[in-house]
Amino acid sequence: MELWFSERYTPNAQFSIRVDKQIFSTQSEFQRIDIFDSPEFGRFLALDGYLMCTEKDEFIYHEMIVHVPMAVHKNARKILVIGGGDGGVVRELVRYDRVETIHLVEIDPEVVQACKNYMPFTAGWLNDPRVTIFYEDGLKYIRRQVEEYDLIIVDSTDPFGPGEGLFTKEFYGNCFKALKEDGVMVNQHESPFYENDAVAMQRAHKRIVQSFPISRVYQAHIPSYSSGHWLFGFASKKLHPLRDFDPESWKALNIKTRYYTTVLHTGCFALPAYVEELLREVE
Ligand code: AG3
Repeated sequence: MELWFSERYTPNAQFSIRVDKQIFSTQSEFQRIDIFDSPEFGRFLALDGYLMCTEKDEFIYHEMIVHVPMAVHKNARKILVIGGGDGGVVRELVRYDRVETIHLVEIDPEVVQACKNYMPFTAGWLNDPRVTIFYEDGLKYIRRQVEEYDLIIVDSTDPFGPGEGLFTKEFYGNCFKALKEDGVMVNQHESPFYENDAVAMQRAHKRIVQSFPISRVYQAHIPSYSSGHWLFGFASKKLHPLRDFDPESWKALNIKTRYYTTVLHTGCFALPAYVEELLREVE
């Protein structure tokens, strides 16, 4: 018997992973949560049928969403993570001694519990004393914050379902307000490749550009996400992701990574022509 997990990217393209075994499944107040074991990608988490995190390639996403802004903002000490209940972003952040406070705002306590139980490779650092978890909708939480954070990392699901509010103009405007004067916001920026994803990506980009004076997009290759070609947004009040990047001081931290390097940092902002064009259309 063969069991396969499939995520449909368009009516005409999908991605499938062979599954050994379903480890966990529940319907929470917010979404369906599934965890599987697979021979190729190891253990993986899906929310509402969309792949969030696989044991084999989550390091790419989590390193890129954390180390790019941390290498630019050398004083980032108080950090807000929105979404990210699997703990992967927190795992990368706690590697910095300078980080003092991490507030994780996750809407769904059942995601955190499931990951604590079954995804120790990401959730194993959530008990770090610097971490506080707030179970709340990030859209609501951010409304109350004023000049609180050095860095905001938006580790959301796609722009429908529980994550929808995290792609709105109101949300980005409130992130701006919640950041200190040299603050940075990084978000998962969807994929440029398939039409549906590209439209969502452009919509998000347009709103971020309207909310922040500096807004640049960078890329990574993430095999388990739609088309494998994934984007991140770097938005800030004054720090520039390349001009304010200091490779030597990041290297001196001695943080061992498997994807991020200081050379890649510069390279990942160089985008293919068609992606540049999609971005220009909304800038
Ligand atoms: N954040 C979700 C990225 C979007 C995935 N989209 C998809 N498969 N259609 C990942 C959470 C990892 N901490």
